[in-house]
Amino acid sequence: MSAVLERRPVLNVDAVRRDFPILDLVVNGRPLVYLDNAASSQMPNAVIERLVKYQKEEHANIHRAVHYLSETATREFELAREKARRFLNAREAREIIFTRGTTEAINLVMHGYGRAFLKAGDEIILSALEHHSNIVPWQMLANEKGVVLRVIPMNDRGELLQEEFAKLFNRNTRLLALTHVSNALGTVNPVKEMIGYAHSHGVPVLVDGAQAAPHKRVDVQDLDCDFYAFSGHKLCGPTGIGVLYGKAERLEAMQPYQGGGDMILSVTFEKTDYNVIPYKFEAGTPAIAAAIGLGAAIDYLEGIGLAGIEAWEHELLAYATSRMKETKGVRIIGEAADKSAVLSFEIDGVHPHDVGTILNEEGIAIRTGHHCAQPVMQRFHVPATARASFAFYNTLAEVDKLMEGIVKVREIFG
Ligand code: 7TS
Repeated sequence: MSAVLERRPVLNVDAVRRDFPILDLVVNGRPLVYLDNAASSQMPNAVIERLVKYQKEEHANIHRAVHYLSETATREFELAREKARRFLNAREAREIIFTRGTTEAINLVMHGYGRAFLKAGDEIILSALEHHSNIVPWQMLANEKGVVLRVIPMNDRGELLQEEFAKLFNRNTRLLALTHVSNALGTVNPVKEMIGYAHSHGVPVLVDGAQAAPHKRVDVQDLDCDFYAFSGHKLCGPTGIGVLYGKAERLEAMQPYQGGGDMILSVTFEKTDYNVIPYKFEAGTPAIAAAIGLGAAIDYLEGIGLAGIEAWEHELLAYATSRMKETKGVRIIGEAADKSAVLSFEIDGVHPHDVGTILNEEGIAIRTGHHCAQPVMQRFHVPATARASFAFYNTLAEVDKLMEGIVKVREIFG
């Protein structure tokens, strides 16, 4: 089966792989098989070279000086913002705020919206699928303000229970904070419908898009979400950069999260007038190189095409799922009808950490642990899982290597 599919892929994987120098690495004497893309994806030459060009020819601080380099860096930084706007189909570039990543984006909303406007007794709806970064900030708010957190439960396949979701809304509901795709199980949530439902109750919605934006076309106007967050490093871009999209009217009403340079119009010791959005939320010198690198990563992904990426990753997932199902002693955790290319699994009688260690000896990189989603682990009564997560540069032959590695694990543990 793998040979047949490999001959007619929906994108040219061999050509794509040549764009990623790290994929030529030999690890423990074996060619690297990188299946930890949900944690962080790899960087193509186009992005690496863009970063080098910036450092060699364009670097200066932005938004302040009239000299050539500062103007160049400012222009390229703002061009990256425009690329992010287009990538999400946001209405305006000022709706794109650069952050350190998804985590900082969510914290920004917690401070700017949650701390500013919520009071004791107000309620926030989260889901049982959330990454810690979309739980802990809201818990901090709950502890500080007496805000109440309500959690949408899921079934044994890892799908959110829509009837239970609907029941959680009441007069005190102030926010729905929901992941688009689960990093631990791969579940794709029906966010558009859920956003529509929340809005019918007048409740704004924050979507954690960390695991969605790299794998499928996202259109924030079509979703009609109030906020959308993602990270550059999961999208073939650099670490230290991410995006918070917010509807302009929401951002304008919000409090800045951090104070400092660049986020002000005027300062006296009595009073500060804040800058307009997005600058109001970008205090201090930002990650200029990383933002420009993210712009290059967006160009690269769009050059390949999100539709082809999604289709190929879907083939990888379907093939890996069927191979795992026919392997004795292996149990898949998370079997939602709509899934992204994340495969969490358990091997009978073997701790996930040992699975990861033995696979690493074969040059295969997966993640083991709780994936920063401990409530998901608790729901499935496991301390941890092994997780293979695919990107568009992975091959069916790599899935075969993963399965050979799993057979080896079973042999070692008898
Ligand atoms: N939200 C989701 C759904 C995530 O998967 C992650 C990171 C984050 C938020 C946080 O992103 P950051 O870039 O701000 O750290 N997820 C993972 C993972 O699955 N393995 O390592 C990091």
